[in-house]
Amino acid sequence: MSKYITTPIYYVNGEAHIGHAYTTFIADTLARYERLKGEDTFFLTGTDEHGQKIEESAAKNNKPTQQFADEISATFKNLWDEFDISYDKFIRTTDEDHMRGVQKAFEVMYEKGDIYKDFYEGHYCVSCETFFPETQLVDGEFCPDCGRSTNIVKEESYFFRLSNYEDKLLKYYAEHEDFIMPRSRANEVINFVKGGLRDLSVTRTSFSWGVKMPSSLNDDKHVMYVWLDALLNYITALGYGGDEANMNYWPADIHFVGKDILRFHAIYWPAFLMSLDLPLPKHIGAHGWWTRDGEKMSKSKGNVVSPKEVADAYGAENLRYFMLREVPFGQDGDFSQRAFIDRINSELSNDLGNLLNRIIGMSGKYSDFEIDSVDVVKYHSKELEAMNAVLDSLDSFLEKLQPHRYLEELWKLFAIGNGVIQESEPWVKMKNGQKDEALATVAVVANILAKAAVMLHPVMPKTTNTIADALAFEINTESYKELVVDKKLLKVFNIKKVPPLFPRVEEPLMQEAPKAEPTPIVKEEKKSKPVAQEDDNLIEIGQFFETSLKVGTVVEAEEVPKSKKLLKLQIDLGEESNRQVVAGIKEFYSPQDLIGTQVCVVANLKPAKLMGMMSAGMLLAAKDEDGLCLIRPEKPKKAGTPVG
Ligand code: ME8
Repeated sequence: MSKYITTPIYYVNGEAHIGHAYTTFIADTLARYERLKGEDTFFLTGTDEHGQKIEESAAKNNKPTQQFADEISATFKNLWDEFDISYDKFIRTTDEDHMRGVQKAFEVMYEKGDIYKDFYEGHYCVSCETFFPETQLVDGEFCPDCGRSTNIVKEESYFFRLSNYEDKLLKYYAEHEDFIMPRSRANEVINFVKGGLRDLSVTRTSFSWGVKMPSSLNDDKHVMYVWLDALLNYITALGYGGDEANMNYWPADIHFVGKDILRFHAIYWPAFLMSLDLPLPKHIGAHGWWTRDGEKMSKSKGNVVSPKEVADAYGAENLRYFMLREVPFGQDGDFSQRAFIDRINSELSNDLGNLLNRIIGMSGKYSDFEIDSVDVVKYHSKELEAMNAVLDSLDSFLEKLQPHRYLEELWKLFAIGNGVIQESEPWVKMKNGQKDEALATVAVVANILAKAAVMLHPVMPKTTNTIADALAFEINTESYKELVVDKKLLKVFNIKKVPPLFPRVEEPLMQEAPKAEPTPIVKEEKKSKPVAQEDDNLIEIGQFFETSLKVGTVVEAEEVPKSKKLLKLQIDLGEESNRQVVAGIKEFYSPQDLIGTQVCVVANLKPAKLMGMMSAGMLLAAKDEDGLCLIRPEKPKKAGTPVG
């Protein structure tokens, strides 16, 4: 049976950060694991290069769009090559054959009657490349996903009949419980679909940087919507619409994605595939979000972790190990040098590295580096049994997408190895003339190390090749079958000396991230490591306090001309006596109602322009079918008093 594993294709509007690296590491680990087991595996990654966002980024950088895309795409490819990512294909959505495949798919959907032409009027978020209905906007203006300002766009558009697929999708989710992994993420998708699906605009006329329409439609005004273009990469990479030689890999076994793009993969993509009469992917694996030292990473904060910088400082494979071990798949995770260094020193250097060094040292001293498993069963059947139990349990953890548990279990092997040395004290046995027993202990540990190296190989390919080199064998499907499946022991061999694999790290090797200005409570919270939550909807208290809420007194209020919704307010926030906030509350309050009253203000919101006016903050309000009311302090409070 063949396997097909994918990462998202990354936008070429900026360079890779550790979030991108994480998705790629997980997918690469799984691909390597499947290959190790002898599966014929196709692993796809690449770059997403069309759309308004890329066009605008290129313009900002004063570069022709294609050249800009070429340059950034190359930075991703070079990084993955440097990290030894074992992709079988690196797709670019500007590849000719990809674009032909997208046009073909569009034609098929059109001929089927799933695509029709109409007009679209709506609020468009360029950053998310998504239209939102007014009801979903924050404050009547802002994107519910990224918080940026949206633009009103009216244009002719082709629509995909997503609404036709509502029932089919719900049926599919119900019948395939493990389609969305982890399961805790499935509900948000199901509820979204149950809330009703509107037809999806799948072309744009407001810019030209996209896949052209199929010539059969003879409609040059439009280019394809970037998400239609992007999602189709998973089949065009296999030759869809052209030389279909690799289509036998379809359906994908798993698409790895961040939780931010789960909806596109679990709703739109299956609907497109149903329309194309193609089978659906077996799993969508949605992972959580990485922060740095508990803070959201962003260019403006200057705290984005560059995977290249981390790899140069600590080693790329150590980073792979850390990211996979640190966070349960699906949950949010935090990158901190302290946590990373702790794992390098205790798990990699102490548990694994020292064990190998001890074996090299003892075998050199006791038997001129020769290892022979002849007496292992006689003296160490208990350890062999424990080892085999661990080996047998491992498979299920990767199948359930639990790399952290996989590694945790795998580490039990090193505990068995270190334990048996401690208990048997081979150095005492050598002195007492019990050489056979001493050598059996060295040999059992060498066997444990060999098998552990095979199973760790998908996570740390180069490091484990060095271990295998020291133990004079090669890691491949055959040795996997012999050592892990058939549980055979190593034959007689000579150990090779290798330099220590994991030098201890005494202090941080990278500059710390610039500190944000935390409130005292946030600071206190930072002392404890954020604990991964079982329920992803829960937040740390520190996250709550990242929002600066303050009591404000409305000093001035006026209507915004030509706007049905907006009022312009000047608010006294204590230290700042005239904060301008433009709020969508005109239908519920007149300016006179507000002047002199108190409100609660989100005071650290990025300023944004609403109908040409700067707005620096947001009012807290509650809205239901009876209307909207502001949330205010129960008793008058000094302007600027923190809320929380
Ligand atoms: O969304 N933590 O591309 P993109 C964890 N082109 N993962 C993160 C992360 C973070 N802080 N930031 C990014 C796109 N990622 C589309 C995809 S697929 C047909 C089209 C990872 O460059 C995560 O996997 O914004 C997320 O889904 C992906 O990068 C988004 O990369």
